[in-house]
Amino acid sequence: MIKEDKLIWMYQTMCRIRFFEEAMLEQTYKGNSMGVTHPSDGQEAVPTGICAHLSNNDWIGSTHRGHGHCIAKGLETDKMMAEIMGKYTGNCKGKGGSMHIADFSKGMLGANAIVGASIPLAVGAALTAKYQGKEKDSIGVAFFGDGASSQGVLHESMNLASIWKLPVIFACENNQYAEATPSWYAVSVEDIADRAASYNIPGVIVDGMDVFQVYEAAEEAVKRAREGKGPTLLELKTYRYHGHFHADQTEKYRTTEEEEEWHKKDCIKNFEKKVVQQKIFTKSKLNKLKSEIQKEIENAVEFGLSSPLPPSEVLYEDVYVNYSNDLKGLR
Ligand SMILES: Cc1ncc(C[n+]2csc(CCOP(=O)(O)OP(=O)(O)O)c2C)c(N)n1
Ligand SMILES: [Mg+2]
Repeated sequence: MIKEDKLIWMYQTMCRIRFFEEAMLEQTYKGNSMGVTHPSDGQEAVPTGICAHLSNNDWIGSTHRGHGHCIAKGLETDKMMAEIMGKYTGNCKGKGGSMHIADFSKGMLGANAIVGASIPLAVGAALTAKYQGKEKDSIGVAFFGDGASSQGVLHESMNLASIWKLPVIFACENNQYAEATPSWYAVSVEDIADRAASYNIPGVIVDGMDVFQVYEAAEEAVKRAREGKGPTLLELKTYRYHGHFHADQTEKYRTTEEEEEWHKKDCIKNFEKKVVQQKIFTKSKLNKLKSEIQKEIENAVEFGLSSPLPPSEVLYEDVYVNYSNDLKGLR
């Protein structure tokens, strides 16, 4: 039984991601985003159900489609929107943009433009935790896609994490496509979870559109990691509602029938149906929560639009690590 405040957090987080992505896309179409954006709407249940078990001491590695991971890990939506708009008030002073949002204070190692690069970062964080005897309080989670699941680095990382029993979760978001290439064509197995067997670790297939199932599967994997029993591969079957990036034309490689089928499994609508049917929350309670989040996102857009660009004097700041200052807390 999930506690009421956790359920509220889960609902708010899924709505926060959905509304953020919709507003972010609108701003991108208006020319207000600094560069390419990759929306994650449709996939909200995945980061929500997993990050529900994490604290700021746990580390996540993310992808080019990273906004949902950032939000579920607790990053503020106003700073994120500003970052995407290239503004000085953003998480990385507007110099990172959509694919480089990071916040070490929240255990967020960074969105990442390199497909598969989240994986060794999360394994490195897990190795650090194990080395320091902190795995009960600090684990690593690597989010990556079905496309990334065929990158060599995943296989090297799963092997190493298995033999060293590292506290890490490999969270594969199988959203059915890598750009325009369907996973049924490009991936050698029907279920990516099957790849775990080669590394002697559990591989679990999860309905990534159902936040309750994600929550349950993640609970088990997190417990295993914190107890020193090693890694788990979760394959979360999901779908991105929009194209690969903001200007992608999905009609070139997928059908509207397929899109409609996935929309029927919508994680927010199904959450609402379940909790209302089970009389956990009323519709009006959910509407109130939803409109609060909608307001928050409107404010985030306003904050981003009204923030200044970084001044030219800071152009060369944050380019190289200052070992005496920047790495202090990490030793
Ligand atoms: C190492 C590397 N190869 C190729 C690319 C170009 N690229 C960017 S996203 C992407 C598809 C990734 O697909 P998947 O891992 O399924 O993630 P999704 O976009 O579906 O979330 C590719 C090939 C890249 N950024 N990095
Ligand atoms: Mg994919």
